[in-house]
Amino acid sequence: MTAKPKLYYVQGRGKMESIRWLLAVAGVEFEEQFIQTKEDLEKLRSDGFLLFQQVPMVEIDGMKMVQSRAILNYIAAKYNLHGKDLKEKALIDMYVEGTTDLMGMIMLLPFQPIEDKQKQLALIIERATTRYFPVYEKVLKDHGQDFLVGNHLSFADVQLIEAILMVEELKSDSLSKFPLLQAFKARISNTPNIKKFLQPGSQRKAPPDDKYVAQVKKIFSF
Ligand code: GSN
Repeated sequence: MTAKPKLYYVQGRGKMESIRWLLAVAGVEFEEQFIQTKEDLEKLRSDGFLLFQQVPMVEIDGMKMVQSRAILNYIAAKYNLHGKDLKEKALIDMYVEGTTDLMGMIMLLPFQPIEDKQKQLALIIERATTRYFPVYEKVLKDHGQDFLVGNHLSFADVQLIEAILMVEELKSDSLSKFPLLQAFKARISNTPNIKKFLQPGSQRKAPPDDKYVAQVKKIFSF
C-alpha cells in the first residue's frame, strides 16, 4: 500500500486549501502536519524538507513537492482532472488561473491594514461579479455541458466551486445574477466527494480569523 500524501502547512486555508480540495475530490485520503510556530518552520527548513524554504510542501509518491501550482498540476494529472488532451488542459489552466487570481485577492484580505479592508473587499466583489463570474457563466452557457471543460469534472470545476464559496462567504448574494453558476454550484456540491468535503469535520479549513492571522504573521515574520 502506498503511503497517504502528507501535507505540511499552517492550520488554515492559504495556499494549501486548493490542494486539500483537489485531493478530497480525487478521493485521496491525506495526512496533515501543522506548522504552529516559527520553530516548526525552521525545523522543516533545517531538515532540508523545503526546496525554496517555503510551504506548502506535500510528501507524495516519494517526493517532497513544493510550489503550490506544481503540486496541484501533479495531483490533477495523476487523478485525471486535467483534461483529455493538450487543448482541454490549456482551457483548464486558463480557467484555473482566473480563479487563482480571484482567490489570491481573498486570501490577502485578512492581512490588509484595517483602513484598507473595506475598499479591498469592495474591489474583490466587483472583480468577482464583473470580471470572473461573467466569464464562467458564459463558458457554461456556450459549452452547454455540466462542466467547464469536456464532459467530466476537472481541476477547473474544483477551483471554481472553491472560489464561489469563498466569494459567498464575503457577500452571500454574489451569484444572484448568474443562474448557470447557481445551478453549477448546486450540482457540483452534490457530487459525493465534494459533498463529503463540505460536511463539518472534514479537512476543509475555516475562513481565517484574527487568531489565525496573528499566528501566520508570527510564523512567517511579517
Ligand atoms: O505557490 C507557492 O507555493 C510559492 N510560489 C509561494 C509559497 C509561499 O509564499 N509560502 C509562504 C507561506 S504561504 N503563503 O502565502 C512561505 O513559506 N513564506 C516564507 C518565506 O520565507 O517565503
